[in-house]
Amino acid sequence: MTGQTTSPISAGDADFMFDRETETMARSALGELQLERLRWSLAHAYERVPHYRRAFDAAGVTPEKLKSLADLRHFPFTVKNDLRDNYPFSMFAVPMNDLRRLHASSGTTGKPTVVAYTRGDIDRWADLMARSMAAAGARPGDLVHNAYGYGLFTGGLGAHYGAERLGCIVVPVSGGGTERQVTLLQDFGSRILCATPSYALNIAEVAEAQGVDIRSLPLARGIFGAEPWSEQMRRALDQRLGITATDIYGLSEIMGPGVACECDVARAGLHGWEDHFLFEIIDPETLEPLPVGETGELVITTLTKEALPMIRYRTRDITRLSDEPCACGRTHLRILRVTGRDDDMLIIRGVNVYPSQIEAVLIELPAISPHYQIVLEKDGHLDAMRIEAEIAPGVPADEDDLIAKGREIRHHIKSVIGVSCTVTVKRPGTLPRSQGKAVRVRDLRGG
Ligand code: DLL
Repeated sequence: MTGQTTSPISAGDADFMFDRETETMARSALGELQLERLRWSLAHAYERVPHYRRAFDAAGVTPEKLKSLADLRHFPFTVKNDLRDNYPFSMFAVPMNDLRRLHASSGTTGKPTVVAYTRGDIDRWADLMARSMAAAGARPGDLVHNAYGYGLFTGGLGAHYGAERLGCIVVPVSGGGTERQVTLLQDFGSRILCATPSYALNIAEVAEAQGVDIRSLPLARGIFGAEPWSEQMRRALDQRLGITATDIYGLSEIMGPGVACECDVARAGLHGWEDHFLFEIIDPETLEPLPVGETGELVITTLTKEALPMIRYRTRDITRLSDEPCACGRTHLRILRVTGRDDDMLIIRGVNVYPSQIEAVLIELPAISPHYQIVLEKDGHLDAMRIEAEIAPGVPADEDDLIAKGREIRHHIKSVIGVSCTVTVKRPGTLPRSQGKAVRVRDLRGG
C-alpha cells in the first residue's frame, strides 16, 4: 500500500488551473473554436436525430447555413417537452451500442427526461468537472466528501468522476445519514465538501447539535449547486462551516454539474466553459437574443456532446452573462448567479418573487433559522402566500413570541421584496430538512 497523504495547499499553487491553456485562451481563438465545433454539432444533430431534422426543416435552416456564431439565432430552440415527446431514447444521436451511461431527471410531472453519454461524453464531463472543482479551489491530493446524491441524478457521479480526474480522493457518501456525514468529516478530515447548499446547511446544523466544531476541521471549500441559493446563504455557509463556498451550475439535459463554476478568486459569477458550450441569453417573451449583460433566459448549445446534442436548449433559468475580465485570469465568460427558473417564479398579487429572495431575507434575521417553505393558498379568488419559518434554537419561543416574530418577518418581507404574505413561525426542528434539492414551495391551491 502506498500511504496517501493530503497535501496542504502551498501559496505557489493558489492559481492552479486544470487546463490553463484552454481556460485562459484568447476570446478570438475561443470564438473560432466554437464556430468549428458548432458546425460539427449542428450537422451531427441534423443527420442523426429525426427530431432535429424535422425542426430544422420546418424553420428552413440547414447546418451549412451557419456562417458565423451569430447565425445560430436562425436555428430552432429545443425545450424539455421535446425530450419528453421523444421518451425514452429517440433524441439520441448514436447507436445504443455506443452508449455507456444513462441518467434521468425525477420528473415531478409526467415522464422523466432521459439523458445519455458515450465514453467520450463521460470523459469530457470528467474533465469539465475537474476544471470546475479546481477553479473552486480543489487540488490534486485533496479528500473530497461527496454528499451529492448518487444514482440517476447527475450530481453524485458527476462530482465523483471529476474529483478522481483531478487527482483527488473521493469519499462517496451520497446524501442522507447526516450524523454519520459529520463523523466522517471529522474522522477523515476532508478538505472539500460537495453538496447542495441546503444540504450543506443541514450538515452544519447537525454538527452544531452534536457539539462538533466543524470550523476547526480541515474543511476549506464547499462546491455547492443544483438549486438556487443567495449571497446571504453563501455568507451563512462560509461562516458556519468555516469554508469558502463556491457556486457550481449544470443541468442533466446539457451534461450535469460542471457546465459552469465560480472561481474561488473572485466568487462573482460562474465561468461557463465555452469550448464545450455556447451560451445565449434570450428574452423569454419575444425569444430574441439579448446582448451580454442583460437579464433573460439562459439558452445553451452543446458543441461536443456525441450521444445527446442539444441545440439552443431553453434552460428556463434566469440570469445574465458578463464578459468582463476576471481576476483569476480565466477568459471564459461568467454566468451570474441563477436566481431561479422562470417556472419557479411566483406571482403574488402582481409581484414577482423567487423563493431565493425569501431565503435572502430570512437569513439576515438573527433569531430565525434559514429553513423555510413557501405555501401557496387561495384567499377567495386570489393567490396568497404563507411562509413557514423556524425560530432559531435557544430563542424564547412561547406562542406569543412566535406570533410576534411572524408579524415582524411579514413587515420585513413587505419592505424588502414588496410582497404581502402571512408568516407562520414554528419551533426549532419542525420544518423538513433537505437531503438534496430542497423543496421550497408547497402548492395547496388545487386545480
Ligand atoms: O442539478 C446538476 C447539478 C448537480 C448542478 C450538482 C450542480 C451541482 P438537474 O437535476 O437537471 O441537474 O437540475 C438542473 O437545477 O436548470 C437549475 O434550475 C438548477 N440549478 C443547478 N445548479 C444551480 C445553481 C443538476 N448553481 C436545474 N444555481 C437547473 C441555481 C441551479 N440553480
